[in-house]
Amino acid sequence: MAVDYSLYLVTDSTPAILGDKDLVATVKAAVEGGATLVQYRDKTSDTAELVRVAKQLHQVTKAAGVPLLINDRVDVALAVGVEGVHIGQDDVDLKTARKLLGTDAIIGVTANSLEEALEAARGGADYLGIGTVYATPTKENTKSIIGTSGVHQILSELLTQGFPDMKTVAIGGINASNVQRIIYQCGSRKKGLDGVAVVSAIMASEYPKAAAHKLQNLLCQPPPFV
Ligand code: TZP
Ligand code: MG
Repeated sequence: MAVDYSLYLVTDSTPAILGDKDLVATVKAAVEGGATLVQYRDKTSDTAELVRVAKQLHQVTKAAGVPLLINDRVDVALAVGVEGVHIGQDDVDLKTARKLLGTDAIIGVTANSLEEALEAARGGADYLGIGTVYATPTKENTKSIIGTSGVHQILSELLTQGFPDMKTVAIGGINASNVQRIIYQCGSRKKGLDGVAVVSAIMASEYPKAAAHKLQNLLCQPPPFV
């Protein structure tokens, strides 16, 4: 299945970001607005709650034809039958995740550095979440802020080190005011990003459908400064 990575929504259920909005309704609005892929990221709920919410989210994403991935938790992904997982460097390793989920699953890996990106690419990740691009209150204990130049370097090396088709999204501090710059500055003529992953730009918005729509429009247009 060809996956559209262009506007990747990563959820956050904390009141600081979601406010008093409903999580499932917010995700529904975001996919209606143009989010093409959703990751359910919830670091605090217990397993039963994760499964309960993931089932509801999956109904919404399935109806919209958008894949749903689960952050960190292969067991939850298996229990709900979603399309895949996103794992970080401190989670289950890629090989184990692939063995448990199978070849059809979408498995994404966070890459903070070139070494992590190459290791994940060699290990058969379907996509890389590259960042943190810019410092963000959404995830304060990030290992490193790599900026657009760091993302650019990783994309170039993937190309020259034998992974020209690796799917990539950038994450961290991306919003409507910088998304075009990020796409432009991170890429090269030969290899650009496949998309951007955002949390607060959509989840914290009072109008998540409009926020997703605006981002998707910006992604489709050439930046004005080129
Ligand atoms: N991984 C690296 S930065 C980040 C994650 C999950 C949070 C990004 O949040 P925001 O609100 O889009 O800056
Ligand atoms: Mg993780």
